[in-house]
Amino acid sequence: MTDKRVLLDEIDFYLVTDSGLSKKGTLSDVEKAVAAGCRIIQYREKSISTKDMILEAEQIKALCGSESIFLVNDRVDVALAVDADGVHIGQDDMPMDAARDLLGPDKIIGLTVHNVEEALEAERMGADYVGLSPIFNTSTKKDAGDGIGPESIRPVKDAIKIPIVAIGGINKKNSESVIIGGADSLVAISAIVCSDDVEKETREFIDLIQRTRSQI
Ligand code: TZP
Ligand code: MG
Repeated sequence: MTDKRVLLDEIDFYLVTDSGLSKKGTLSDVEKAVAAGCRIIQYREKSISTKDMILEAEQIKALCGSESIFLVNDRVDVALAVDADGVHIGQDDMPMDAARDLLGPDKIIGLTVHNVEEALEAERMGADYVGLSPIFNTSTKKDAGDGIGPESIRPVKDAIKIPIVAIGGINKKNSESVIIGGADSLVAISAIVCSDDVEKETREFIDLIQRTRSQI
C-alpha cells in the first residue's frame, strides 16, 4: 500500500458512514462522496456481524481505491483483515500503543480527543491526527456529550502539530466558524448521509470549505 498519510495534510472534508441514518446505504454514500472528491472515508458500523463488516469493508476499500484514505472505526481487527489504510479509535477503545503494535508504523491512526491534554497525549503516543469532538451538540452519537464550541479548536491547534479533524454537529451553515476556529478538516455524518443527493451535498460542502479557506 502506498503511504497515504501524506494526504492527511491536504484534506478538507472527511465523511464518516452511518448505515442507520443513511438514505441510500453506506456503499452508495461512499461511492457518491468519493466521486464528489471526498478524500477520506471512515467506515463506522456498529450494527452488523463482524463477517458482514469485513465483506462491506472490502467493498468500501475498493471504492476508495488509491485516491481516498479508508479508515475503520474502532475495529483494529477489521482494518487488519481488509488491509485498510488505518483506524479511528476513541479514548475507550484499544489503547494507541496496542493499536500501533498491531497495525505497524505505516497505517494511519486517528484518535478522538476532547481537550488540549488529550490532544497532547495523542500526539505523544504517535497518533497521525486527532478528531476533536463534539464541536456542536449532535444526536448522531448519543454519548458524545455537550458541544465544546468552535472556539475550543484554537488552543488545541496551538498545542499540537498533527492535523485536527473537527466532528460533531457540523453542517454547511456552521462550517465557517469551524474553519475560522482552526480545524484542518471537517467531518460530517448526518449533514451528508441524510441527504437525498450525497454527491451534490458533498461537492457543495467541499466547495464551501475551500471558498471559506481562500477568504480567511
Ligand atoms: N463522534 C463524535 S460526534 C459524532 C461522532 C461519531 C457524530 C457526528 O455526527 P454528525 O451527524 O455529523 O453530528
Ligand atoms: Mg470508538
